[in-house]
Amino acid sequence: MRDMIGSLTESFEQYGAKIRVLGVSHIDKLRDRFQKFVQSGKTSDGVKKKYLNRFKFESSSGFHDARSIIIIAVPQKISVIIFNVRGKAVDTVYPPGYLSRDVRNNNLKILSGTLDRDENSFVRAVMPLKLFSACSGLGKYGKNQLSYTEGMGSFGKLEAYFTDIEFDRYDHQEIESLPECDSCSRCVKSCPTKCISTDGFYIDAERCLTNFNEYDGEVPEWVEPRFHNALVGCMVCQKVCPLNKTYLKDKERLDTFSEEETEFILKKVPFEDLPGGMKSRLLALELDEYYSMLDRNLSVLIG
Ligand code: B12
Ligand code: SF4
Ligand code: SF4
Repeated sequence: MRDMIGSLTESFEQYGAKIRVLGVSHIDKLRDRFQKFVQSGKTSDGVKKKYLNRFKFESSSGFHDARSIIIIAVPQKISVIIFNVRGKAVDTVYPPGYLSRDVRNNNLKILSGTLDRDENSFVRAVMPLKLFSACSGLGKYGKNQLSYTEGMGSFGKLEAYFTDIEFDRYDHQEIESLPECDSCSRCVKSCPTKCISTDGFYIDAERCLTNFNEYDGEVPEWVEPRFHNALVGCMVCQKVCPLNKTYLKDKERLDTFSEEETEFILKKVPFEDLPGGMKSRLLALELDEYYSMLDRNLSVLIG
């Protein structure tokens, strides 16, 4: 019989991605570890409520007959989106990680094609993915609390899928941190909001720029306009990391918005009222989700 993990590894490697597989029997241990960290006081109640309460550790919540979880890291590039404003073309950074649709479709296609199963045999797991990555040996934690995978640094988009397929071996291992972090603290020093802990591998997520600019509403006054560096999210702790050096060069220009189109955004023209072509381009960029805050985020970048 063909080694299923070997076949999956090969199929995903064809598009630069890496996989590991955990048995569902590992979930309880991971949940305990996660809850211990969350209860340690290193995560605020706000962050728990906003992000972490949605995790479902029961395998049955994903799949009643789940036996395994396949964890996948897909390399993504830094994207650049250009906006024309006041006669000038402004390059804005759209960080790796925001394009999900094609990654998910492709993951399902490869899983079902390689394992000869219907796509419904794989259910996306709503879990703390970095922890799953670390426990399977797919990634190591950096001081910036991101997961580093060989061949892609921290630019790996993580996804995980439950399946009822039972594999003959699993990848469970102890969580590791990057050895390079022992003699480095570039991310800690460079973080504009100083939210990366000096004594562990975690951040004060409440203060991370991403926690503000991925959402509508007022950004607190202490967050200085000069801190912002991306259309959504923030690139600083990944950009300064020596382990990402190779992957920083490979940028992808995704789209250019004309002066008129940029005006529509800055004037907050409702998404439904935008010209059809512009709407479909924003949808393709998966920026429809962030459209209501795009004027605010873009204004601060163009000054
Ligand atoms: C909530 C969330 C956020 C929140 C909170 C972030 C956070 N650090 O928890 C906010 C909005 C701030 C955020 C920001 C970003 N996010 Co985010 N986010 C998530 C989400 C939904 C959950 C993360 C989570 O579980 N947090 C809870 C903490 C407690 O979990 P944890 O990080 O695993 O914590 C463990 C470690 O701290 C470890 N630990 C503690 N002490 C020690 C000590 C040692 C020695 C070791 C080894 C480990 C260790 O134990 C903890 C518990 O197990 C995931 C998607 C998902 N479903 O997983 C994406 C995800 C983590 N985000 C991602 C990205 C890309 C980002 C941004 C870079 C986006 C951007 N460009 O701006 C920033 C980076 C901020 C940063 N430096 O972490 C990617 C990360 C990919 C990767 N390769 O790591 C993910 C996985 C999305 C994806 N599908 O790819 N994010
Ligand atoms: S994403 Fe930006 S604000 Fe958040 S921890 Fe990294 S450097 Fe700090
Ligand atoms: S910048 Fe340095 S300390 Fe931070 S994650 Fe990278 S290697 Fe580790």
